Amino acid sequence: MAPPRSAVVENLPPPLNSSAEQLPLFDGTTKLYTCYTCPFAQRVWITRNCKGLQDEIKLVPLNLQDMPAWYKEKVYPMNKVPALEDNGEIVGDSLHLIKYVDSNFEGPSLFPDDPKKRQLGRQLWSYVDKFMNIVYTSFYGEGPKECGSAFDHLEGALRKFEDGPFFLGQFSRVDIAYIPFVERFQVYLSEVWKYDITASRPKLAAWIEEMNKIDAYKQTKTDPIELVEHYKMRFTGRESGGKEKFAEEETH
Ligand SMILES: N[C@@H](CCC(=O)N[C@@H](CS)C(=O)NCC(=O)O)C(=O)O
Repeated sequence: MAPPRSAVVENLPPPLNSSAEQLPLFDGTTKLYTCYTCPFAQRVWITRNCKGLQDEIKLVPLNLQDMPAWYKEKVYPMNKVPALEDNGEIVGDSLHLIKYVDSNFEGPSLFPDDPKKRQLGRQLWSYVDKFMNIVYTSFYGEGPKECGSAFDHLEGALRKFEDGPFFLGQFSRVDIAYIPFVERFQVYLSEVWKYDITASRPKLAAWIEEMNKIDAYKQTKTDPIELVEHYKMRFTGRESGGKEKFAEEETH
């Protein structure tokens, strides 16, 4: 599909904290329980925006530092975001939800028909957790020395189709799966490690530039200053054992 550049600008509702009342459950409205700074939730938020579903899928942002107890008790026992309340069910997990929203709602399809593109799409889909793990783990170690290969992998994949700057040539759900993490890694590696992930990686540079032109994504971007502060605390303020804890928290 052509990159969606819808200029719908939303007034974002404030996050709900522990004193907030529960919204009616299964009242027929489709709700995306989210957090504005969570990269996993951002994937589903971008998908919703790209498909033009701002009216169909209501954002319900939560304050993860002061979660409403009803969320775990009544809505989603995993107590994580994102979760989608739809059709009398609660559906979780960001990668599953990208596909779920793409397949079950109106709006342009986010996965091409071309079998070769679908094949690369599936490969990249199964690489994304590994990509995140390599980069996050490097933040506890030697940073760029350890994570360069993961960005090289993306550079190589971006060379495969020449009909556009996105992973599968044209914009697709694969771009959505990666961008929230690349966005954060680019900022953090630049600020803290003085490492430019786009240096000598022209395809990655062009991809990020094109992604930044897409309003459906732009509106979901996280504040880089807050991000750097948060990551500094998380990756430099933790004692040994952090790596293992990270692997458990972030990928399951
Ligand atoms: N594998 C999950 C991970 C979701 C996740 O870890 N979300 C974090 C926020 S970024 C969360 O809800 N943390 C709250 C908690 O673990 O208590 C997905 O892809 O949706």
